Amino acid sequence: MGRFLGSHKFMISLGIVVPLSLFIFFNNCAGPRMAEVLLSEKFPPKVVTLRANKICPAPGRRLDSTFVTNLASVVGSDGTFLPDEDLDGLSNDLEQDLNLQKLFGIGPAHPDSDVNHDGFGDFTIFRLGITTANQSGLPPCVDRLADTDKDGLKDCEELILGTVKSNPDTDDDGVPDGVEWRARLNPRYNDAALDPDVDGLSNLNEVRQNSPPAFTNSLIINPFGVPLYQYDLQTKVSDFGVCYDLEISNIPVMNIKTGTVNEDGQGAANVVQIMVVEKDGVQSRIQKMTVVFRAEAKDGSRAEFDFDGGQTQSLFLDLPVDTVFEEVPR
Ligand SMILES: [Ca+2]
Ligand SMILES: [Ca+2]
Ligand SMILES: [Ca+2]
Ligand SMILES: [Ca+2]
Repeated sequence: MGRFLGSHKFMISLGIVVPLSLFIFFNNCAGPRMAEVLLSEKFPPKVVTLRANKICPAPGRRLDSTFVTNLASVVGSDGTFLPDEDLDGLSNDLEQDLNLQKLFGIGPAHPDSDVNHDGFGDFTIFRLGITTANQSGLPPCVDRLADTDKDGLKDCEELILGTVKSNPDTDDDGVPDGVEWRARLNPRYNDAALDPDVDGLSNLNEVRQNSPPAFTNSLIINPFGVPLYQYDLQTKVSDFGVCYDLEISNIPVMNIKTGTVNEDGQGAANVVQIMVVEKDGVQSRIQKMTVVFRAEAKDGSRAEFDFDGGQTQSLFLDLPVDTVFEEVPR
């Protein structure tokens, strides 16, 4: 992480200097003792299971991989799950810091840092260390909501990051650009098979399981029982071709309560994104949908639905806890 940011080519091109305090923040890996305290205080007590049926790659394409994450949670460098109400990849705790709000223009209710509607999200602004004083130097953004390749990075952000807005996996390492960026990996360098924290899990597997790629899991996660997302992919062959049913368990329920869900899925308590990567032998393509549920979901709840990521960029399903979720024995 530090190596990546410390020699950051994007910042060089923008002529922006990372504040020392920010650099230290990114490199702050808490030791086991600290992590034990944090986990006992912040570990979400509940998990749910989602099952997305009928995932059918388009003709001529094959399923390459799947990535599921609760966007309302951020995985800390020590393996803790922190609530993130505006789904931007920065925890509430961090965005509530008044000094950081002033320095970067970020805020817990602004996924886009968009006091000025510049098209560059809080996470990107913060990770690149672009202070409000320097944000006027960003290139103009024509369509601030556009994400042509559906990889989770806006077109305008891809412009300054040097990734390709029409290719969801610029470095072709199997992990979509937006997923890599959010996990603090490098979307322009094939690093999916690497294991920088030497815990036996590749970056790709860390990202899929929502564990921190830069912190050794055995030190933190296993002894304290932090759940890793579990994937169970089942193949279903029919007259229409090969389709898949995907069950994801151990999805943490974040204990945050906000207002009603708007069309972007913001304002919801828990927003789980299911991203399906297909390949045709040349380039990846992404289908995704989003499932929304409330913090009141019972521990061990389970919901089943048909995957529908074909026509819309994101299909938001509001799953009221009382009618859709059923309690299952653990
Ligand atoms: Ca946030
Ligand atoms: Ca994109
Ligand atoms: Ca990639
Ligand atoms: Ca690892």
